[in-house]
Amino acid sequence: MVTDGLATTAKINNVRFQFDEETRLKYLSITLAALVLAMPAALLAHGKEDHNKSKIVTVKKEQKAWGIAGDAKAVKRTIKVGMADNMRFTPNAIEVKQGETVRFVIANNGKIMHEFVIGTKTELDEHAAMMLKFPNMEHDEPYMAHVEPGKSGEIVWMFNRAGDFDFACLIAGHYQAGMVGKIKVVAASMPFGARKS
Ligand SMILES: [Cu+2]
Repeated sequence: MVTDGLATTAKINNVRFQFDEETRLKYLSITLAALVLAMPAALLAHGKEDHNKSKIVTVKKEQKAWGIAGDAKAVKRTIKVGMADNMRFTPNAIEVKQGETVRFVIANNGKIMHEFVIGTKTELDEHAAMMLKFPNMEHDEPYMAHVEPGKSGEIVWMFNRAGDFDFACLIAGHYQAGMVGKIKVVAASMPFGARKS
């Protein structure tokens, strides 16, 4: 029995060794191929394109419960939002119509970094918990703007779904301190402002 056990182990080790060697060689060739392919492309991209420009062009339009990235051309309304170090947004309640594309101009009137992130309460709760765990986690989506003190940021968002949503600053501690606001998206079929809450 013991001999059998040893033989099996040896076999397993032998197999594992072969597998490792094969994987290693495969990995090496893939890495080399990737390097050769990636290098000219990377050099080309750096020489030709402006980084910010290409970032705006490639904004992904992913449908969210609270809407979708909007087109600047479709903007008919601009909403100014102020952020302050007392962990409050001004205004802290916004009402829009379903189908409306809004440009948010978000001013950071404080002395520390703030951000404006739109979402459902559930998603913002989860995201805020992540930010508390990993304060330096980088995040960027078309429904959020990170704004340095004294600066302004902009986002263009299309509210194509009715409902009650939130906006928040997810910087560690800010959300927990109450840096949250409300967005009500009134269904297109209802008169503006006539919705019962
Ligand atoms: Cu903040």
